[in-house]
Amino acid sequence: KVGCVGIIGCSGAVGEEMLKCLEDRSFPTERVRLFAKRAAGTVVKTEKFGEITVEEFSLEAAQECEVCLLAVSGDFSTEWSPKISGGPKNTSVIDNSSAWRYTDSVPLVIPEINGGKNSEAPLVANPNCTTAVGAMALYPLHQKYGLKKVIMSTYQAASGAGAEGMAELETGIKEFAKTGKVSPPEFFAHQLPFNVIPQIDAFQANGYTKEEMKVTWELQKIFGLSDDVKVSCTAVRVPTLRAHSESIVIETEKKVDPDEARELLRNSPGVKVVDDPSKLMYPMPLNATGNHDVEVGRIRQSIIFGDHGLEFFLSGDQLLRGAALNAVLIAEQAVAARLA
Ligand code: 2RA
Repeated sequence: KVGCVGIIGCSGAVGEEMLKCLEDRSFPTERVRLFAKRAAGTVVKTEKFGEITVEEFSLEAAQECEVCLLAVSGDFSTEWSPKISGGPKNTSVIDNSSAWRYTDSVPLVIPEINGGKNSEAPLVANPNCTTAVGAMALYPLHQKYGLKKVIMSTYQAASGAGAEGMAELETGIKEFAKTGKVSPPEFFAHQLPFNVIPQIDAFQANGYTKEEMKVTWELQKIFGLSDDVKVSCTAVRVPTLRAHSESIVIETEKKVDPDEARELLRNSPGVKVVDDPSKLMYPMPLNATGNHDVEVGRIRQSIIFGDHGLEFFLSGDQLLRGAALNAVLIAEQAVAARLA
């Protein structure tokens, strides 16, 4: 076991899930330290790690941990991550923000895809949730058939916008049930209950949003795709609470057969094939919620790309596979290397 794992930003939606993942997976650490600004001083009860008093962040305290999981803003991470990892214990910093994702010297890691040595770097970036969820199905298909084009449309839950996003959706629906109306939004740009919003993050010069470009940039980096492979995404916020869904169309280098692809995905880590239309079984965010595996289904030959193309739908828990679980899996690899 290592001596200590720290969670910085422990009281947010992702931070809370990080603690649960450490517990669920019986993470090999003597102690967990929790850091947050507003929640400092409160006590969190855990089964495996006892009662933990939340601390205000300090560099010295973070440097006492062998591993620090960051669920904080990019600005915080930009300032503190290098300092934390530069401490006496060479703390492994795993950052959930986008601050370091596109820095060449910082690995962007999904452990089942490009983990191993990459997870042992002093600072490791966790991908955006939309990328991480889609990558679980796309990577095995890429390895076997070679991706040429990826066209993704997303159905992203309120949880992607954090605890405040989830609260605004829940409050709005309760309010509608009582009064038949929903108050103007304070957090999202538009009302989310009974609506969909085709904008997540800021618009870029090319007309795509930053959320959409993250899928392009991050799949390129994680899979090591050449510039010839084109990835395009339309990202949409939908009024579900948790778990992102994605409709994906791929064109492949080699011929692809849906039955063979289904079998391949059945044997791929982090994936659960749910694909029996005759029994009305397909991936849905409600079923994916709380689960570590990404559900993949509606697998069919693409009308557009014929025998060189596939279309499918997936749902994966954004807070787990898309954030907390991925970070904890990276931490497990980092710790295994430390203890070896
Ligand atoms: C979202 N992917 O769903 C973002 C969060 N990182 O808003």
